[in-house]
Amino acid sequence: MSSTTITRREFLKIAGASLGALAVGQMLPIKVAEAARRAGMLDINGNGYIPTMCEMCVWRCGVRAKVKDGRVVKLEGNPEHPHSLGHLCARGQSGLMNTYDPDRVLTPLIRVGQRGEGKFREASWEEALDLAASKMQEIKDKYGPEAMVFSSTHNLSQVQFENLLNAYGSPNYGTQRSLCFNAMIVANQMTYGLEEPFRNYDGLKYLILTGRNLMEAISTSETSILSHAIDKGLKVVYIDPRFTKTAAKATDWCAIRPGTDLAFHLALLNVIISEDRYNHDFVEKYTVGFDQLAAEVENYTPEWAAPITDIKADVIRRIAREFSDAAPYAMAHNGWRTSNFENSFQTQRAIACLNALVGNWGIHLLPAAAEGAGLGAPPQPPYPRASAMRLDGVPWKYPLVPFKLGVFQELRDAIIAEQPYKAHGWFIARQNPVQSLPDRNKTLAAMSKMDFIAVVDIFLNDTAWFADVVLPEASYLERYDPLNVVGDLAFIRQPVIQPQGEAKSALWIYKELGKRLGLEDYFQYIDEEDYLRQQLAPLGMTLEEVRQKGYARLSGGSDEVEFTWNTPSGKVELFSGTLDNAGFNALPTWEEPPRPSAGKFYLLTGKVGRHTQFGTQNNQLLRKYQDEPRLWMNPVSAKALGLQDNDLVKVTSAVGEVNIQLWVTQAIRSDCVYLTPGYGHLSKGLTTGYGVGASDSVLHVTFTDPISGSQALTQTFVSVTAA
Ligand SMILES: Nc1nc2c(c(=O)[nH]1)N[C@H]1C(S)=C(S)[C@@H](COP(=O)(O)OP(=O)(O)OC[C@H]3O[C@@H](n4cnc5c(=O)[nH]c(N)nc54)[C@H](O)[C@@H]3O)O[C@H]1N2
Ligand SMILES: Nc1nc2c(c(=O)[nH]1)N[C@H]1C(S)=C(S)[C@@H](COP(=O)(O)OP(=O)(O)OC[C@H]3O[C@@H](n4cnc5c(=O)[nH]c(N)nc54)[C@H](O)[C@@H]3O)O[C@H]1N2
Ligand code: SF4
Ligand SMILES: [Mo]
Repeated sequence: MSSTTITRREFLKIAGASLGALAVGQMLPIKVAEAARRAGMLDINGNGYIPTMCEMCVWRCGVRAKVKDGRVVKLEGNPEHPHSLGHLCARGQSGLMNTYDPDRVLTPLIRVGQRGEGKFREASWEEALDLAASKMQEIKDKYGPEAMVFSSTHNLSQVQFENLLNAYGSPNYGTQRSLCFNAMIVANQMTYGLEEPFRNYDGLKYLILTGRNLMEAISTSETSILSHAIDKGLKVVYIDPRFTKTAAKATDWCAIRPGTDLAFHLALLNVIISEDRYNHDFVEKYTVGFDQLAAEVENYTPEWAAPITDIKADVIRRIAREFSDAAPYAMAHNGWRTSNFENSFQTQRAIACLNALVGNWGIHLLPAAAEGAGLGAPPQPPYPRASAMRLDGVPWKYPLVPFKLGVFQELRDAIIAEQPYKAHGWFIARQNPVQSLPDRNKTLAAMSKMDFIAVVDIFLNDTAWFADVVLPEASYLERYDPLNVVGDLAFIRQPVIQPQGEAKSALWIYKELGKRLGLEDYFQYIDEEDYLRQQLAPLGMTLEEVRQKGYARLSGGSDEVEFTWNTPSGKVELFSGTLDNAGFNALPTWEEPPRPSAGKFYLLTGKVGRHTQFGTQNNQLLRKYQDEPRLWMNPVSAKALGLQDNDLVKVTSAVGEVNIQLWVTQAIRSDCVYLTPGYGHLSKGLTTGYGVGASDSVLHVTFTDPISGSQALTQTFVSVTAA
């Protein structure tokens, strides 16, 4: 036996010898340990590293799990992974606590009390899956497959979730996209014919960030690249009504009036065109609609924008000049969530046009690599045709929203209205719509209409709390998922901890449910490992090789940047014929968004560095370092209302009210208040997170951008009084 190989028996012997050395933690799964041992990643005593991927947020950084005596003791960033570049953020580093959270659901649960009472009994997988399948089959037989709603947020096994919903035949699919970045996606599609360009910071000199709080709303690689670029002199203009950690790092912080980002960008376009600061060569060769755009922005001067945005005209003019002087080493970042106002789509369009005018394409904005290219997949028969229309009005009401993704908040409202037809069941995976959709009471009302609700999660999240069946997934450190492609590398998520209790991978759950629904032909993989082998087959790579290195290399695409775009004209569309044909403004055009009446505030939401959405507040490590969330308010406003720091206040919107403590701070405009999202949990199954703070989703009124289908959260206005 060579020094880098180990038999199963020997490993168990070593592992057994160290049992008891550690108070907590499971032994490494044997196949993973053996592969790491053969790769020289793990020594004879079970010490070393195993590659896998983080899932504490959707960014999926590469992880090297540090192993001591055969058990994982720490998570570190994988230097070979382009998303982590050797680092994990605080959430990533707290991942072991996600797996070992005492509130994990480790056995399937079936509701016994009233919905929302939180009374469940433990059940076998057999019983829970049989029950879920029989209810889903009953709904399909009685009302048609469209009566079953499916919803899930972006994750690696989503491809099999979608397989299940397509095979079942329902058109009703709710994703996080309309709650998140549909405005950016649809604007990029209309302008460049792609969803989101890749952003290259090499040599970048000037960056405009519109509400993109990269220092707190983290994407580890982009956040760290931005930090380094700032250290090297990158100028950053940061636009946010709130002084965030990104504002603290910026050259300019513009405390813009919410909802007026479009006016600001229109004024930049005005200066760049009227002062002849655009890239003639790029515009002539690669764009259509310049003359129409120039005519449209003629009157949008900095002097026009100043009273609208509260940013001085000379500041706007200076930023336009600095931006165009730095071009093509400049970038107007198109943000991510940006679902702030109903006009956010047009803001995104203006940003896309701005980058094109100064010719940043091909240098700092590049086409993104195709996802999954080169990987295999299990064979499957064609899907049945979904005969019914979508509940949410895509495409008849929202012609430009990608059909597959839909408008989730509208789907929820259609469930309540029972129009155009009635939905009877809801299958939810890796998502917490009770918290993530605006207007929580409405979401609860939609759930109460359901004959049957099943939830796949690792905790009793707020949505699982209202479920009839809870199907517990193994945590991301305990399971396999389909491979994740980043550039020309396909990374593996592999179990570094044995699944605890009865928890199972989503790949297993969907296949087993599919089988019980008579859909087994759509799930032609024996188990998770077989699934991965089928993905790897066209690459001629074995699972063993990928386990050892943590990734497989796909056939590389060309490094040449193409100067054609997937739009009807093949060019960058400053004027969009597609928008025009659909009856929308073909050019970014100013329309005044609503403003709060006297005495009311814009309600701002926004991420914090230590938490992911609504899913990590129960993590004991992250909770330990998190202050109680409070309502931010400017001292001028607090004084006018006779309120003081730490006062308990009542926040009231058109749809709800919450009580929360006040934080009086200069870090926010006087016409805004801000509440950290993710608190105010309803589920008592979250024993660490329950009872902390308040939920801003209770307050949010549902507004939807008619073009992109994005929700518009900052359009909610609230009043604040002493509680
Ligand atoms: N730590 C952490 N990182 C994350 C996440 C997380 O949950 N936690 N989530 C990830 C996800 S899913 C996403 S989509 C991204 C989101 O990343 P970002 O797009 O940066 O989103 P947010 O933090 O939601 O909002 C950013 C800022 O928008 C400001 N804002 C509100 N209204 C307006 C307005 O009208 N105009 C302007 N200019 N600004 C406004 C808010 O004050 C807030 O500071 O973050 C990702 N990264
Ligand atoms: N008020 C307000 N609303 C918002 C936002 C905001 O900033 N403020 N942000 C919006 C944005 S940008 C987004 S992307 C959406 C996000 O909306 P959601 O996707 O609904 O929110 P998350 O909290 O990310 O939900 C993830 C769920 O996955 C569970 N989970 C964690 N790990 C696993 C796992 O391994 N397996 C399974 N099966 N489940 C797991 C968590 O327990 C959690 O319940 O919310 C949107 N809504
Ligand atoms: S950004 Fe943080 S939480 Fe998200 S995948 Fe990376 S390390 Fe994990
Ligand atoms: Mo998001």
